[in-house]
Parts: sequence; structure tokens; C-alpha cells
Amino acid sequence: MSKKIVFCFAFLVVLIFGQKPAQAEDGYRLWQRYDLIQNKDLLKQYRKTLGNVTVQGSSPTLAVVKDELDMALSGLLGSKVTITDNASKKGGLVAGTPATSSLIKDLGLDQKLKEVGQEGFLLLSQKHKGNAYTVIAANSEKGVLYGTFHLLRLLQTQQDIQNLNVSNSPKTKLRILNHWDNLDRTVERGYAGFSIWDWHKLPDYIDQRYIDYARANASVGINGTVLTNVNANSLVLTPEYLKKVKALADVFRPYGIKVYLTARFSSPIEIGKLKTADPLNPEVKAWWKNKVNEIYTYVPDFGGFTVKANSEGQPGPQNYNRSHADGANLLAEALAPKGGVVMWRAFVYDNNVPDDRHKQAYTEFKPLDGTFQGNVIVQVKNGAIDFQPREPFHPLFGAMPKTPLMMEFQITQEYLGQGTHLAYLAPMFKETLESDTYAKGQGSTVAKVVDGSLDNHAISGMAGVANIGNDINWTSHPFGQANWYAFGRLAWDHALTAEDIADEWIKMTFSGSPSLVTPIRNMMMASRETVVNYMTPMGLHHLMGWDHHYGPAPWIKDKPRADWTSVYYHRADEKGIGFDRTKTGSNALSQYAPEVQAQWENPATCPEDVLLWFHHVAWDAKTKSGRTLWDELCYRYSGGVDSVRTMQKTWNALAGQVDKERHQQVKQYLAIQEKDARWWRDACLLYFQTFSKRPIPQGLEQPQGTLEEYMKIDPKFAPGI
Ligand code: BDP
Repeated sequence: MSKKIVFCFAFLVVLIFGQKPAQAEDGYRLWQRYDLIQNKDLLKQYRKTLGNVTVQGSSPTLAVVKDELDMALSGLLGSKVTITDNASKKGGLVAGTPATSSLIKDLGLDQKLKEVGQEGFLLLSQKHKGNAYTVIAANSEKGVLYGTFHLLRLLQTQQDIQNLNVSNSPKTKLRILNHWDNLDRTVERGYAGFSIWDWHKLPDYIDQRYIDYARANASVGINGTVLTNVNANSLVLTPEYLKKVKALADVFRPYGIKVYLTARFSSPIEIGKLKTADPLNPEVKAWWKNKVNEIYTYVPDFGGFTVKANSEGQPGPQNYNRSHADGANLLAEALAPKGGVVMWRAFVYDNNVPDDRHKQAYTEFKPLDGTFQGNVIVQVKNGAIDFQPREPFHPLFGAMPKTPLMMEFQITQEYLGQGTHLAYLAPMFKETLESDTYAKGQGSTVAKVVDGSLDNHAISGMAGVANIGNDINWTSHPFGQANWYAFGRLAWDHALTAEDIADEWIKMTFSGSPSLVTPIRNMMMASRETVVNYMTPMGLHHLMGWDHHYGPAPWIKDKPRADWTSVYYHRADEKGIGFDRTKTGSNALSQYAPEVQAQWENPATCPEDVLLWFHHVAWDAKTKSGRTLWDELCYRYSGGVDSVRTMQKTWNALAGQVDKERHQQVKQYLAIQEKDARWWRDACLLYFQTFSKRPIPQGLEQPQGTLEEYMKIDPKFAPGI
């Protein structure tokens, strides 16, 4: 096609659709695209309201505020903005703290500012001396930064900004990404390429990605990053690596992001040349104290450690017959004088313990309640097994009132289709956060445990295992970005709805046109349930392939660790399927509050979504739909596949409204997802059929392959191992 024809075609598109043809995009800009506002009226309003921009004060964080406003407003408003230091007499945008800005000081916002704390902000439309100002005010420069991103979000999602009266502060204190990144740049359970930390070139080379990573995190309020894998390498604590850690910390500091590291419990032996890592040994204590002091010489605001101990082969205090509290307190004592925290993980279970894996973390940690030092926070996964597509909430939530517990969510989709399946995780995060623990009567939600309000804890937090890698679009699946975004937004404010978060993200990532926002939102909102249906419906769990965890393998048995097999979890036999966790079984249910037990112990009142998590149910038992359990499973598996096809239709219809590059990528990934969904459905149903001995109901698609064929599939070199 000649250039002339292309131009004419583009012109025609503009004429017909009244908008520019979507441009190709690689996804690098995430939700921070800052393209020209298309709505003419709003554009006029924004230009008028934000005409003059003043950021009063100078500091690294305020410099970042200026840079971001410069870049964002110039893009969104379509012409270069000038940012001044002195509030314009003509009104406009003013950002600062009472200490940095004379105008903000004059506005007398002290009372209002008191309410938003150290990280919160006010965003106000305010008259002063006859002029109209839009004010971003906060107690700290970090608060100004968060307020700035809030304002930008309002513009990006095309809100009216003429009468702003926003008072906003985070509900949890530690809002942290956990990178399971190794020093060789492989990423455990990472599906978006290699680690973004280029350890080899650090500290001399500062990749622009580090800055863009910090901008993205700050825009959703993430204020910490654990750089290294929980399966830790003690080398990161040596001077050679601490120099590199320092370089990253220096980049992130202006963005309000603290750096944390994972501490391998055996480090005193491995890099300290001690004979033991026993937490009660004085030499070990002194070693950690010195090590911590050394870290603070590199990173004066170092956040602290995340620790995986005595879990899946990692060393820990139990190697020396000490408790998890002994281990955590050892590090906590070293960090306390510097203000650092220990995030001690409760993800512990042992193949040699003959009890249900579901019960082991609770059994181990509950008796330790009240024995941790004040700067320890116990990090608990959302469910008791391991980030399955659906898990009931972890019984530790609500069970340790004297200990702050932080949430660990998995953003990377280890068990939800990894880098190629579309699964919007906010509904899953919300499901856990809104679950009622009944710890202090009705309304004692997991969210209230996690934000510290239920038991009045000084520290609180949420960690998300990152899905970020060096793929050009950061997350492999363009919709993986939504999960990073949603995690941050919920860590800031767990009361936000999954729908609203999706709306924001879609508008910022694609466009604000309702003909695009509505179908994409609907698709996202249904997507997690879709994955549950084609992988593990009705409370089934842990049916995935050995090791790589990609694809179905419900037949896995006879491995060295029973708790890593599938048969351990589904317990299918001639009679039925499911794990009896009631009194007649493992009695894991006894770890929940009586109100929760009462609901879940009876198959008639147990929600069907978790039925097989708690009950072994007969193949012919009647389900709520009127079908037998077997038929219901068949319908749910098939429904999952159908829903992927619905997503494909929705997405195909959006061609032209989404730029070609991202449209094509999602389209191809949806085709993979459809193929994988069939694989899951057929492999699982054929396998379970060997027990149920019942036909797949007529009218449903029958499997294409044989069970033997499915059992032979072995996706070698799947990423993330
Ligand atoms: C599991 C992962 C494993 C992690 C472990 C953990 O398969 O790679 O090391 O969790 O959280 O989900 O420690």
C-alpha cells in the first residue's frame, strides 16, 4: 500500500469513528500512558484548572513529583507545561507540604492533614485570595507524591476535577512486592522473562527500567520491595552485593520505596564462617547485629528481612531445636535499633509430619502468639495450601491476636495459567480479604486482621509475589499488568472493589471509551472463576503438573513427598472425591472459629465452591443445580472452556479499538488458554472417570485424546522452576 492510500484510510477511520486509529504499543508504559485526553470538554476543563503548575520546595521526592507532572500533564493536555516554584497569583495546581509551600501553609489545613497521617494526602479545590487552586497537600513529601498520582489517575480516567475534596490515606503500612528473583537472574515462578535486576551491571549501570518500576509502584502506593527470592542466597548479604543493593535503594528512595532482602538463616555459617546458625548462640547474635549494621551503612533506610525458614528444605531455627519465634526474634533484635522489620513467613509444612498439610502452619504458629518481638510481622499466605485458584482463607487469620499478621498474595500466576492465561486476580484477593474469621464476632474480616485494626497493631502489611520480569511489557500477559496494579491498589485500600479497580486500569491502559471498558471489565471480572472452573472446580486443588506446575496432572502419586502429589489432595476413589477435613477426616476445620466451622462442616451448608476442599462427596450426591456431583463437575469443567471461548469472542470484537500489537498478543494468548482449558478439562475428567465410572453427560464436548496421551504430555523447560 502506498503512503497516500494509508493516509486516506486513516483519515477515513477518523471520519467514520471520530477518533484516531489505535496505535501500536508494546505495553512498556503500563497504566502510565499519558496520551492526549480525547474528550474535548474535559481537556478544556483540565487545561483551565491546571493551567499553572507549582511544586513548592526542593527535595529528591519533590523533584520526582515535578518530573512526573511535567511528563504526564504535557502528554495528557497536549502541550508542554511549565512548573514553577512560586504559587501563581492566577490560581492553578499547587503541590507541597505546609513546610515546603507557603500557600499550603496559608490555607490552614492542619486539622485535615492530621487525619491523613504520614503517607496520606488531601486533594482539594480551594479558593484563596479570590483565585481558584487545585491543591495537593500532605504532611510528607511522600504524601505529595501519592496525591500527585491520585490526581493523574483522575485525569487518566477522565473524572471531573472542578470540585475536589479528597482525603486519602493507606489502610496498611507495608505494601510490598516480593520478588522471587535469584542472583543469576532466573525468577522462581517468573513467567515474564528474567529478573529486572541486572546484578552483573549494578551498581554502575542504572537501567531506566528501575526508574519506571519505581514510578509504577509509587503510582499505586507500593512502598517496599523485597529484591530477592525467599529461597535465599546468602551472597546478597556480602559487601559485593550490598553495593548493588545500595544502588537500587538510591533509585527507589525518592519514590517512597524501601528495599528489603531475604535473609538465609544459615548465612552466619555460609558467609560468616561460624560453625552454627543457632539463634540463641551469642556469636550468631553478634554476627547478625554486625551484619545488619553493615547493611545500614549502605542503605540507611533499609526496610528489613523476609524469611522463609524450615520450609521446603530451607534452613531455620528448628535445625537447632529452636522455635520460629526464636529465629524471628534473633533478626528482629538486630534490626530494631535501626527501625527495620522482620517479615517471617508462616508457609511451613513438613512431609515427615503425619498431619494434613492444611493444618501444619497453624499448629506450628498459633502457640507462638505473643512471643514475637514488636518489629516482627508474620507473613501468611491467603490460604493454607499454596496459592491455588481458590482457597478458603488461612485459619491463622484471626487466630493470633497478639501478633501482627501480614497477607501474602501471589500476583504471579503460578497456579493460574502462568504467563499466558488471562486471570484477573482482584476478585480472588477480595474474596479472601472479605472472608469473615469471626475472631471477635461477626465482621472480623481477614482485611481487618491484615490492616491491624482488629487487634490494634502498630504494623500491618500486604505482600504480593511479583509477576514482573524483563519482558518488554513487564508481565508477559498484557492483563498480568492489571494484577500488579490491583495488588497495589488493594494494599493501599482493601475496600476498593475489583470492578472499580478494573475500570481504572482499563481506562488508563487502553482507553476510556465505554464500548471498550464495559466488555473488557466483564471479561476480567469473570476470568478468575473461568480458570477455577477449567482447572479445579468445587474446591479441588493441587492437581497441576509436577514441579513446573503448568497443566493438569491429577494422577501424580508415589513421589518422595506425598504432600507434593495430587492424589494426596483430591482423594478420588470409587465412592467419590474430595478431602474430608471434618471431624471424620483430618479435622482441619477445627482450626477455624465455631461460626465458620458450623457453616463448612455440613456439606449441605458448605459453599459448593469449596465443597471438595472440606468433604469427600459421593459421585451421585445431589448438588444445588440438581445434578449429581459427577455431572456437575463435568458441567463446570466444560463451562470453563466455554467461558474462555466467550472471552475470545469479546476480545475479537474489540479489534480496532485496541492497538494491533496488544490486540494480537492477547488474541494469541487466548488461543493458548482455550487449548489449555480443553487440556485441563479432558485430562481431569478422563482421569476422574476412572473412579466415577460414569459417562460425561451427552451434549457436552467429549475429550479429544485418551488419558494415556494426556499423561504423557510433559512441558519440558516450562519457565519459572
Ligand atoms: C510455592 C512455590 C515455590 C515457592 C514456595 C514458597 O512453588 O516455588 O518457593 O511456594 O512460597 O508456591 O516458599
